Amino acid sequence: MNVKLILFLFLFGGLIIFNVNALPASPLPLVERNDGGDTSLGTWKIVGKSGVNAMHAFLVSSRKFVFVDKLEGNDLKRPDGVSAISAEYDLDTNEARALSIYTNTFCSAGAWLGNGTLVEAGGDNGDANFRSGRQTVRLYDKTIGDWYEFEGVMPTMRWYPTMLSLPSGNVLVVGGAKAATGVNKDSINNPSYTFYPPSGTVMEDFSLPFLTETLPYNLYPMVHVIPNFEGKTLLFIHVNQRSISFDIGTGKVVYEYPKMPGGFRNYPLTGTSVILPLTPTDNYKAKVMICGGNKAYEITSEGEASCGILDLMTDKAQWEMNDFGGTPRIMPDATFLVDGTILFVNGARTGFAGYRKGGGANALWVNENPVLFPVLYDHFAKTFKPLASSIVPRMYHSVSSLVPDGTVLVTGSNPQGNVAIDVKYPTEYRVEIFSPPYLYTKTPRPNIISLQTFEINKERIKVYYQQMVTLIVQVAGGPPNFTASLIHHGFITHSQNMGQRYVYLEVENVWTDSTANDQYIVTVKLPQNPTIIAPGPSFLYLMNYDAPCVSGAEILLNEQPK
Ligand SMILES: *[C@@H]1O[C@H](CO)[C@@H](O)[C@H](O)[C@H]1NC(C)=O
Ligand SMILES: *[C@@H]1O[C@H](CO)[C@@H](O)[C@H](O)[C@H]1NC(C)=O
Ligand SMILES: [Cu+2]
Repeated sequence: MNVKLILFLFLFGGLIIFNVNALPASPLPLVERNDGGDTSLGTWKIVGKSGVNAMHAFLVSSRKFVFVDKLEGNDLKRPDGVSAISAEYDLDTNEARALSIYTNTFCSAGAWLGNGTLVEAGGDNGDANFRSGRQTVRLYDKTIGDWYEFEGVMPTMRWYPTMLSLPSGNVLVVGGAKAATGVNKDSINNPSYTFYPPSGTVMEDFSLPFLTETLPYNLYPMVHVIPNFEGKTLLFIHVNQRSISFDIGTGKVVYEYPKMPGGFRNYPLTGTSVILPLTPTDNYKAKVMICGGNKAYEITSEGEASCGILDLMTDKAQWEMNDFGGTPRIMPDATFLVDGTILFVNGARTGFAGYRKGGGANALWVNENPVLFPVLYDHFAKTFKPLASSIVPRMYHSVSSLVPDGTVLVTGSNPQGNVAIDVKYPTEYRVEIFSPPYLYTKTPRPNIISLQTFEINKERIKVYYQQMVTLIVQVAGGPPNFTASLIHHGFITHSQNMGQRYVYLEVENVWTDSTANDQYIVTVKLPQNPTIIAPGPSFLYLMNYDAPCVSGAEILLNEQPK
């Protein structure tokens, strides 16, 4: 491509963004990477800087994310002049605002409460400017737009735990180590779980011997709620090639599933997992999909190139193994798109999760050979499709998340203990937006105008399980064909999206709205109970044929008050 053409594409891309969305011009140059105008594999764009490295990310409204870093010398400063370790990122201005965290967050986790507040727990020792985060619980409340911290609340220390939104509306914290480590070991293992808020006055640990049996690759356990109609809280837990279902009510293992073929999937041989989209047409039968990882804790070891799918409703099921789109990958992120496909992105071809060893020219990168392209998984066809490549390696401490406009935010990468810029794999602040192929369809995109008469995305709209909700939807181009879904966007860290969930909704009726052109009244039925999708914030999405809605609608889902 010659320089003129590149310039033309650059200007053209910039103009489209400016006109269509009427956004303020970004202070950073936009880099359009649309592979010569072929949009059929999606496009990448660098849109801004994250302020802090995005070790964790979570979506707090239709246009805002919060990022959380470990303790390090970021350029973004708190009001007291100290480097911030958390930032709110605005997708309309592409600016980061420092948030107030005063305890060390390294390497903690998070999940949403049913009341819409996010809980983040754990961390490491403090320093001159930060207090210890070892037993800290932090709450992010979007009405305040900032954090508040409760120190000394957790009964034990947990590095690399998993957190999960439970059907009760509380949050589970499970596993982890009592000290920072590359690989877990008996002397620091924390084979237990706890709840926030606690049912009593203080948080209490409950024993989980399975996490003793599964050393050493049991950090950031893969944990999901299994849907059921018996009012149980059943968890799927996968660590170190073993999987169980566990009943939180009785504290007992219900099933041990067959051992998973292939390598290891948990930190630092990090893979990723999702519950495949749940649907009312088969009564929400849950299947888990686990992908990537590594076979050995060695720098030169090639990443795991397999994925497995397991039916969780029976202990007789066998792992259905598939390749991972033809590429070995350690530290992949798995992100649901609006149409129920899964985007696997980020990570490396070799090595394991962790920081580089040594510095300068002798630096040894323990995760190497970045995989720059995502693969898109279609769970109906059971096929992977490789998509357009980014130019930014995203190694340890990187994230990806669906944005309600159908794009994907991809940021982070920081395979070192402190900010390092002039190195092969720097502390990465560039925020990228990936526009998947479905955004380039010619089919008109539906625009959700209102939900239960409320204009969407002003504030969370309160809805209830089993409720029939009414949407007003505009879409041009003749009779639409709508499918509907709920997505809980979760909390993303270390290639795990804690609580991420995709649930298809029944579309009950579509009427033409005679008060306006191209407008429809659509009713959809919300899921029966909180084991299908946890209470708390989610987004309701529509597709018209292959075209995702202009934006999902943010809701706060709970049980109908009695
Ligand atoms: C949600 O619940 C937590 C824990 O009980 C509480 O601290 C927080 O203030 C609540 N948030 C809202 C928005 O009510
Ligand atoms: C509408 O969508 C549904 C679900 O994807 C599909 O089964 C059906 O064939 C579609 N109808 C038309 C007319 O395309
Ligand atoms: Cu980490």
